[in-house]
Formats: sequence, C-alpha cells, structure tokens
Amino acid sequence: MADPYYITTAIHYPNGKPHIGHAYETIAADVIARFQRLMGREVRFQTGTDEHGLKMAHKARDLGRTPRELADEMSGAFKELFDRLDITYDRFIRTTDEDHHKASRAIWQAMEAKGDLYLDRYEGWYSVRDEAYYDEKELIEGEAGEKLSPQGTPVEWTEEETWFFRLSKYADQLVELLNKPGFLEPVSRRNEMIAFIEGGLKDLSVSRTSFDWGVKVPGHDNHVMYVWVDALTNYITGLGYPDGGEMWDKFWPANLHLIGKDIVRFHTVYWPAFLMSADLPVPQKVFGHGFLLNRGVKESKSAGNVTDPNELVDLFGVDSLRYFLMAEVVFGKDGSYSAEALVNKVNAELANSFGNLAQRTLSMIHKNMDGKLEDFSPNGEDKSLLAIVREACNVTLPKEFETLNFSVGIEAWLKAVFACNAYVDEQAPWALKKTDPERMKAVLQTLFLAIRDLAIAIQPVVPTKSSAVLDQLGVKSDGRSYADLSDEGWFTALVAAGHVIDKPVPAFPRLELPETEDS
Ligand code: ME8
Repeated sequence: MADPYYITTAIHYPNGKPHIGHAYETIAADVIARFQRLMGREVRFQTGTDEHGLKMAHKARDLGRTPRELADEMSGAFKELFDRLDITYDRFIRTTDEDHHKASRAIWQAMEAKGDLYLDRYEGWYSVRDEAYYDEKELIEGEAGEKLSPQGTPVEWTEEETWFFRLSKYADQLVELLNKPGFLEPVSRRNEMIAFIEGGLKDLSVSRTSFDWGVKVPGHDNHVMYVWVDALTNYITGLGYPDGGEMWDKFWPANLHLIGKDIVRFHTVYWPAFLMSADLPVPQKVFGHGFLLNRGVKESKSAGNVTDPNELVDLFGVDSLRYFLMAEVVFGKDGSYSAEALVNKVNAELANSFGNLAQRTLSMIHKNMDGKLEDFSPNGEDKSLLAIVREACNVTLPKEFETLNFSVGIEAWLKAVFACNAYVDEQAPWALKKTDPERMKAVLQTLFLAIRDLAIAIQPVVPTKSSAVLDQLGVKSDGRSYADLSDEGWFTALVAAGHVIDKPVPAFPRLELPETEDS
C-alpha cells in the first residue's frame, strides 16, 4: 500500500488578485506534492480561498459590491493562476462551499461540547488587515504616534459580545507540541511561539456580532465565527469531516501545512488547540516559509511594485518561474526576485547547462548514429560520470527534497549537469567520430543515460520541460518515477525495441529580458 501524504497550502484571501507570494507558496507545495507522488506515495493536495471575514466585507463595500461577488471573481483569478502554474491540487476549496460551513459548525459544536466555549464581552484591539486580535503590549507605534499591530498594520478598538474559546487551558499541551522535533519548521520560528504562550495565553474571541459575512454560530444566528476558526477548518473539510470515511482515515492528520511566516501563530497555537478541544489529532508538521521580496522590497500597492505572476508566466514560461523560485530561494528564508535575476539564472542553469547538454547529445546521436541506440560497455570514465549523476539524482536530491531543502537538492543536481558538460568537453565526441566511432557511441550513450536520470529527478520542479526531454529520449511515462532511477534494464529494453531518436527540439530555449522604457 502506498504511504498517504496530505499537504495543504494556506487558503488565500481573495480580496484582490493573486500576487507573487501566493504563486511562490503554491508552487512550492506543488513541487512537494509531485515529489511525493514520484516517491510512490498517495498524495492529496489542497489549496483554495479564504472568503469570509471583515477584510473581505470591507473590500467589497469599498468596491460597491457584495462580498460574494468579490469572492467569486477573485477566487476565479486564483484558480486560473494555479491552473496556469501547473498546480496539481486535488481540491480547490472555497470557504463559502457548503460542505465547509457544515465542517465549521461541526468543529464548533465539538469544542462547545467539550465545555471550551463561553459567552462574554471582547474589549480590545483588532487588525482587519491581519484578521487578528492583539494585546495592548504587542502593539508598536507608527510614525505619527498611532498604534499598529506587530506586523505594522492599523488596529481598531473593538467592543462586542462574543464567544470565547478556552485557549489558556491548552498552554502546557501547546508548549509540549511546539517542542516536539519536526512539528514546527524552520526551528528558528519555535522560540517566538513558545514566548507568546509563556507570556500568558488569553482566551480567544471566536465570534463576531458587528457584521454577518461568515459562518453562522450554531444556535446563535446573530454571531458569525471569527474568520480564522472557519479558515483553519478548511484543512479537515476537504477530507470529509465530520462524516469521516476513507479519505479522512487515510489522510488526517496532515503531513504538512505549508504556510508563510506571518501566520505561524494561527497554525501552531490556535489550530492545534481547536483540534485538541475537538479530540482530533494535530498535524504532523507546519512549515513557515519566508517572504518573497521584489528586488529586496516587500511588494505593496502603496510602493507600486506589485507583480502579477501571470505576467511572469507570459514573459518567461511556467517552468522557468518554478525553477527560479525553487532554486534561488533558500526555503524557509526570505528571498528576492527580479526579472533580470530570473533570466540570468534560467539561462545559465537550464538553457546553457542542462538544455544544451540534452540538445547537443541528442543531435549527435541523431546525426552520427542515425538516431539508433546500441548496447555498449562503459569504461571507467563513463562509469564514474554515471556514478556522480546517480548519487545526485537517486540520493542527494530526494534526501534534500524530503526535508524541504529545495535549493540544496537542485544545486546537487546542477553539479551533476556540470559534470556531464565537463565530460563532453573532455571526451570530445565530435572528434571521435573520425578517430574512434565505437568510443563516440559509448560517450554519447553514457550521456543519454545521464540525461534520463537528470530529467527524471528534476520533474517536480520543471514538469513540462522535463517531460519534453523524456519524450525525446523515448522514456515511457511509466518509467519516470524516482523508483525507476535504479532500474538498470530500461536502456537494454529501449535498444531491443529499436528506439530511434528524432531530430531534437531545444527544450530550454534562452530567455530574453523584455525591453523596458528606459532600455
Ligand atoms: O494569510 N511571499 O491569506 P493571504 C511569500 N487567508 N508568501 C507570502 C507573501 C510573500 N510576499 N505574502 C503572503 C492568509 N504570503 C489567510 C490564510 S490559512 C487557514 C488562512 C503567503 O492571502 C502568506 O504567508 O494573506 C500565506 O501563507 C499565503 O501567502 C496566503 O496569504
């Protein structure tokens, strides 16, 4: 039986169009999902949109529309982008979906049955931008002396009747959970969460009465749930909670909630506490990735530097964007991007290194061997190149991807590509054509073996391009998983089948920077 693997992204606020941070998180999750599938696991992958709350209600009001209209339109824009980015999600959840309302009511009732909810009055600070309550002592001072949330967003004083959740009751269990190795990564985020809990955990206001855009509290129609209560519940809605069933048994608890660093508190304090209260298992891991900055600066409407990820796809193609983001940014840390950096990296590493390796090898096989493969005996040099490639593709890259060190795994892969290119230069198969045609065949076919492994290994990152290379090599679609990397018989089978290499088409053409007004 395949090991099940459940991965989720945060669900995104559809109060505007998706930005590069949304694309980054979802691409990373897709790389993980594809990687785990290639490792032979049965993967379930969920993403979606977080449609309730004041932030959505205010934005819709400002636009003169209903929250539902805004959610419909923008959720569509997210879905469209994710489809363009080749995101292989199994469910795109919308928190306005009917089954999600049902799941949210069910977890509420479970917490209520536990005696963890009570009615009282909330008086304190709220940030609509963060959809978060803050203690007075957490606030910082803005330039004009105004109070701001720790994230630098405006806060408003709120007083209303609300339901409270007995968060304080779970403090010890939460600290224990946070100390569990592997629960929260990178570990650098752990101390902040423990300090937050140990600073005195207050009960959490979990309903609102001053507006009605949300999931109604069971039995109290004048209350809607605090948006994070319903948002977090999306992770179990998608598995059939509260009805249970095969999917629930197989996939809960989740293997990984992939989220950004700004929402770690919600995922490693509030969410586990809700689950503990409802007697449900907590997720195995929460990973808080870093932020993507535009030339080192946070994108914002006021800074006028917001990039539409669709434009990057139009200009450079999906796989180039995916490769750049995964190879360039150390996962867990903040990273910077620009069109120049993307073009330089993709041209150097994909077009000039891997693309060129595949293109010149296949061209020479096509031209000098009539495209026909033959059995051959590799010599010591051939074997040592293949050993380098196997080590990178079978061992290092999978090990690093398993622990979410994508840039490190890709670097090992790239070093193997460089080793292949150095081997081509040393062996000079074009010169061997006249002097030693048999040796030329051995060199080209050694490279053929290497390219197949390199293309299989990098599939999660550049799925379309690596497929194109594998198609040109004649590798069947059922021979493309990580398990197949150790299969020795595939080449002999290809030779026996009389496979012929067609004239190759470059899979990784060089990218050009678009002309700008000042260039
Ligand atoms: O927080 N770089 O939604 P959201 C990288 N609805 N990641 C970024 C980013 C950036 N510049 N900006 C945002 C929410 N993100 C809630 C989540 S989950 C139950 C509810 C990440 O649309 C951010 O950290 O503001 C989060 O993980 C995701 O994008 C959605 O952010």
